[in-house]
Amino acid sequence: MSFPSDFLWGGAIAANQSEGAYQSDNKGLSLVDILPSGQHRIEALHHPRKALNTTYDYYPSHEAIDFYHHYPEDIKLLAEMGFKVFRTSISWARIFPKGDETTPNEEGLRFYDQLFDECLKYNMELLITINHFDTPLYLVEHYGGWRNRKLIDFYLHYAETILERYKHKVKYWLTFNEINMMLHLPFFGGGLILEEDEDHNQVKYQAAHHQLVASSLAIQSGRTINPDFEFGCMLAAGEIYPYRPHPSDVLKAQQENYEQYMFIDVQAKGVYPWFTERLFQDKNVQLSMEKGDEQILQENTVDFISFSYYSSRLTSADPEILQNETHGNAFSTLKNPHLNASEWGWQIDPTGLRITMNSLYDRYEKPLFIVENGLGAKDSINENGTIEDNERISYMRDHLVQIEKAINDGIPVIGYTSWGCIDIVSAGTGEMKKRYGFIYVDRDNQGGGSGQRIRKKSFYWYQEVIRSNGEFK
Ligand code: P53
Repeated sequence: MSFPSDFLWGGAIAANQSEGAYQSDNKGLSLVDILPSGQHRIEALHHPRKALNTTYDYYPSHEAIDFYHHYPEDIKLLAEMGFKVFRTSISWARIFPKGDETTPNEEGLRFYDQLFDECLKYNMELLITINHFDTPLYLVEHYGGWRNRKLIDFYLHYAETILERYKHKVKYWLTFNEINMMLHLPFFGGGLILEEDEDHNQVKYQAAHHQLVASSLAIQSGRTINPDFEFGCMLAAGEIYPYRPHPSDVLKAQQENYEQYMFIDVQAKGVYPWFTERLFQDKNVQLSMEKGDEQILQENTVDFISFSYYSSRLTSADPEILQNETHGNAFSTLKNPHLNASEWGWQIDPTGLRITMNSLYDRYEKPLFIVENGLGAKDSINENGTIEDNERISYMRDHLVQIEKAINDGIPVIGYTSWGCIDIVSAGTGEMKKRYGFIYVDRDNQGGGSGQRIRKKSFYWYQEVIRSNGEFK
């Protein structure tokens, strides 16, 4: 056995990191449009109130790689690699510029019609994220983001609009990108601006509950719009390991994993898991639910489990050991002495992907879809104009080997969409230098560069992987 013959090979991007054209054709601002790049971005993500009141020199989402105007050329390149599926997201603020309108913006809808038609021309399936870190800014400023239950209605109206509009074009839908990001970067995940004098856990879990209800309601509507739709949840995954074999570390790692899975438990099994009451007690959270919420969650679970995987993580119960945690990324972790790390400190652990897949399948017994994986690294153009991104190739090869093993173990896997298949702006740092693509885009951290697209060595490698259905790696 190996990769199934209908395995969906492809790649993924997100609207706000690629499209640019941030005000074209009536698009409203979304929360990422006020985020700068580099160190300022990392600060802004943790102190969004400050970011709202600051004018920065440069906002990478405003032009990004101008996918909005380059998509025919870009999709053609993806088709040349043989893509069977393409994952991107729809920008909510293109469809509803402020977020609370009743009538959608036709120009925004038309853009995605054209983009999807371009993909369908090459027989690519579409995997569409309904909301990827880009809540309309108006909803953040005037409603407090997802802390407000009204967001459920706005999101549902948006979701129903696009589900209906693209019902003959899109088959696979993800309701929210990395839904557990609410706990780690709540501004990204939920448009939350947390005040110092409020209980952060209370706000985050309440906002997450609103998203979970919204996700289920979107699925409910979707099933009536087109019964052939397939819906997935989306977890920022990566198994958390114990730092030492000390039982207290093993227990802590297990509990931290559970805290991430909690959201997926709701989306996949339809109920808050058994440890919820205790967890909320410990965190002093009082979840307010409306009548009917439980039934909505129960009746509208997902069809498949999708997730991003970049790295495993390490934790310990010993506070002294924990002092050495890194906090530079969305997830804090200890350094694993057995692993190498990328230039951005993300620890490279292909076996961890198989371990993560085992955990997810064990827990949910639904097909898995790896919708993000890849290496963010600097690339340089040689004198002869080529880009030899060997590190990226070996990263992906090693991860594909583990996916194949997991499939051979018996786990059903729908597909693999590598992250940033064409170079885009980094979500975490706003840099262009942190590249994931098979296709190089000539733009730099300040927005300079010609925008020219160049095939990297990995382009030809992945083309062979797809052509051989994963035999060649
Ligand atoms: P960048 C942090 C940790 C894990 C996943 O991230 C994350 C993040 C946010 O930075 O997000 C996902 O671009 C996300 C993508 C993002 C990708 O990981 O910071 O879904 O939008 O680009 C990689 O290197």
